[in-house]
Amino acid sequence: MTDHVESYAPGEGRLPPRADFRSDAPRLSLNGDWAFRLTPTAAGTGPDVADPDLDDSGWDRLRVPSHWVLEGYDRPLYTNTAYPFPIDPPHVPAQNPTGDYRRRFDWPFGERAVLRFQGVDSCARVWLNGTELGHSKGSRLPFEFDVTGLLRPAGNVLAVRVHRWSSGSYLEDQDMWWLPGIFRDVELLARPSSAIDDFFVHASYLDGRGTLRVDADRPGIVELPELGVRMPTGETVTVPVEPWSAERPRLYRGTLTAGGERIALAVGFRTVSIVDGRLLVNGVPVLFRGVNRHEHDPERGRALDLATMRRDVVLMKQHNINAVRTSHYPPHPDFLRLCDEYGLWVVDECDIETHGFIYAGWAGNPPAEPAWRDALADRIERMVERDKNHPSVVVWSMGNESWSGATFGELESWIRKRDPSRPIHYERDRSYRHSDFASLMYPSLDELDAIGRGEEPTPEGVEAGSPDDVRRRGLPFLLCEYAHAMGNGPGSLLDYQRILEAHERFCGAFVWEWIDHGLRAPDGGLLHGGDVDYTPNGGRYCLDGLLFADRTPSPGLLEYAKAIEPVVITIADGRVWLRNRYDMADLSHLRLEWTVGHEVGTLTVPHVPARTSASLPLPELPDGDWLTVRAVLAADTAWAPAGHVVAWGQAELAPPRPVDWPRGGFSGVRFDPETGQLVRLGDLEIGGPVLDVWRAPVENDRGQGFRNDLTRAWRAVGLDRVLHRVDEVRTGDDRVVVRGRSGPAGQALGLRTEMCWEPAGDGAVALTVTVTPEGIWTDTPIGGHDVTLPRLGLRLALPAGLTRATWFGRGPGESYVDSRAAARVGRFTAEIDALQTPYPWPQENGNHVETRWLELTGDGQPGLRVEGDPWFDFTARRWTSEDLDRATKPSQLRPSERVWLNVDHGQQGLGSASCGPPLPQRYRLPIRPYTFRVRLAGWG
Ligand code: IPT
Repeated sequence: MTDHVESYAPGEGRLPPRADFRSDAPRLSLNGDWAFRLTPTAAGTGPDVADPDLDDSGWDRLRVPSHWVLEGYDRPLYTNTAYPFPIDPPHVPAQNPTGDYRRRFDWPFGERAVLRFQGVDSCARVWLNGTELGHSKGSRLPFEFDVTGLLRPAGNVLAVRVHRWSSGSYLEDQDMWWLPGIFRDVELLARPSSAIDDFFVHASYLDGRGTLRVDADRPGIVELPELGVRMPTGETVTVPVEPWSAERPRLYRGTLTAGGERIALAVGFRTVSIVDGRLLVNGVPVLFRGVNRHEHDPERGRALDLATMRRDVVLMKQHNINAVRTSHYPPHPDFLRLCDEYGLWVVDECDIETHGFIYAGWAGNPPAEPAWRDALADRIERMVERDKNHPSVVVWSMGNESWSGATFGELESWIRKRDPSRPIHYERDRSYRHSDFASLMYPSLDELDAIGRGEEPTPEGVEAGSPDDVRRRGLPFLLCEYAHAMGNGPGSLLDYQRILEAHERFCGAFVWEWIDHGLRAPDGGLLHGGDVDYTPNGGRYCLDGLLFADRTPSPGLLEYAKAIEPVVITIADGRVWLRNRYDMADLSHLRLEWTVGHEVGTLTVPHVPARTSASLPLPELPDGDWLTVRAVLAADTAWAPAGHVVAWGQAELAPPRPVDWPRGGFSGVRFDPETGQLVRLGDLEIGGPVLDVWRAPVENDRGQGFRNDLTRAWRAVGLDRVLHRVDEVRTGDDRVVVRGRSGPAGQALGLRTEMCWEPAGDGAVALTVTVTPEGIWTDTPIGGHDVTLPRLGLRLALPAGLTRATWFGRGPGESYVDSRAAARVGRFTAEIDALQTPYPWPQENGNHVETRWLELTGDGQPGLRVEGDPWFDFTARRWTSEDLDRATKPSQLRPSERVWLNVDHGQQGLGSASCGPPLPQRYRLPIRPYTFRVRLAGWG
């Protein structure tokens, strides 16, 4: 009864795979409430499940589509690379939670019909009215049964037995939650006799003309009224058309008619080719500015509804993203319809990942074992057949992280024969023999630049100068994952983009990843893998998206939108320069607006063809400090209203004035004679400052545990437990000098400090801080590597009545040295509470680089003004860095009796070392002497 669960067979009894389409033939959705019972082993509720007369009135009710582990049964498990069961292919443990589903329905639509499941995780066996139809594996792919002759007009009973684990699970080791269940639509489709069941739209584009041929399994008529096309299937026509592209997703809607059925067509004409090592669409090079998208919703898991899919597409378009890699499985078919319609280039990836075999030294890896051949081929065929008619799909990806094996050669050959119109991607086989792209994940900036120049080292296992080596260097390069968006970050998005734009070899890159996979906890918070007590466990590694799990854009997404903006606007020499980074479009769909202070005006957009630049003279401008020029949508689009900002640039109009603080005598300033700390500034009660070198580590500070873990080095050295000593407080009329030393417990190393206070007019004080390191700054206890500082600055304790921050500098969102492009220069005001970014794992956040001045104020409360020489970084929050560091959930962060203000000379960058290269040296704070100045004044 359960042999099929552990057999290599991908399925039995299913119809051949075919295109997913909509038609006017009757269709019955079987989504909704099903009778459901979960049992602990593959035997399920026993053989009676199929019996139409079985009384299931005592069973539970479960909505379909859904994952039962998110509906109160059993629990979701998250692993990154490890299998949650022994590597013992094709077997799975006897503990194999099994859900039996039953549903009754009527079918008034005649004899011929097909039963379709769009996705069942991980293995389903199906009976209709007591007759077994067959079984299937391959969770994120559809399967169908011919039910002709089995249906009755009323009282049909469909029974489905779903196993959490099966042999198929070995091919589905993606870094994501394991979420069993019938999680995509179930539907019954009437199939009129002599109707078309499958067809293949071939629609290419060359020099203003589209060539169309629709092949089908039965004769039919193709109609595209807008083009005046009416012809039989199998015939070819060439007509003048507008091409389809992600930038201008021109679709021609029409029909394919046969057997009394009208099938909806959405034809996009486009030709994908690789010429001289460059990826071209419609004859011109394209650059993917992409994201890796998993299907995720905090409540529904991978059972996404149409509105959520549309939300993803709209958010991508609004943030200048032009491409999606469907990591790591074909998405719900509606998602591809939306990509056709809104315009996104798609790398459609197959549901194949065998990552966990890494723990077996790759012994028995399915792509290298003939026994798995059919199962792998089945998945590739189901993907290609289902998605072959989407113009948005421009690349097939055979899967992810499955090492290498001869079967990839067979899969490649099959795809080439079936669909020669699209190139093929596979990253992990370093010979790239079965890939049309060279490809890697997570290179450093230097490595990427070397790749761009064609000077990358020959991969391990490939002989230098061998045919594989030579061929690879001639391939376009696709960066399928980079910029790990875990927690606060990623850094260097702009640095990567500059390299990607600089070399012709690059056809684009996909940030890892689109959305955090946090699941809604019963208390309203979010769960990550580590919140479920199970080993192996991927912990927080599932929280690595540009969107928070509830689809709120993170600062990382805003940074990405800026780094990839389609127009680069620079202002120099009295002109505005526009570099058009669209691959196909000119700028006629945009409007240009300028602002200086509160004054606004418009500029005429010149004709700037794709991938070219132009400039226009600056108009007469009012007096002001900063000019901002924005490119906005001129008209409403499907994804954003007119006025939506797609790009912007800024320039400082007046040369920066040298900092010149007034002098005078101390008045209204009180120091503690023992500590030399400020006690009062006018009416403002103040505590500190003390030297602060600690930040609550961001995820990227932790590296990958075994690699690039700066946090470990910081803690080994003791930067999280620095103690302070005061050696001398020398008070004079015109200066107070405080000398001391700050150092970690148990260590000889430390920082000598001198804080020199001088009056700076109006009861204000100027503080010059000199920091001199002492001792040997290596993480001797654990490795002997040089240590750098997370931050260098001052910490001040201020009254809790301060509620608001107003500053001139970068904003309005948070910024760091390697993630500051999205923050423009201006004057901003925000509530202190709103300055916190609620990362689901508490960590450093809310910094602002390049702050010229800052005022903290509260109603009926004396405030504080800080001025930089010329700049400082600030964070202001109601808890300390130590509180942030200790907390494991945002709900644990409780306001203290103080506002804690950090005024920093600098903070190190963010990087993306949680799955990437180490943070570049230029974004770190090395151990060396530092001097910096700020002015503090009471305010209001
Ligand atoms: C890479 C995986 O392809 C992706 O699914 C995800 O796990 C990512 O890492 C980290 O979040 S594989 C890794 C070995 C580079």
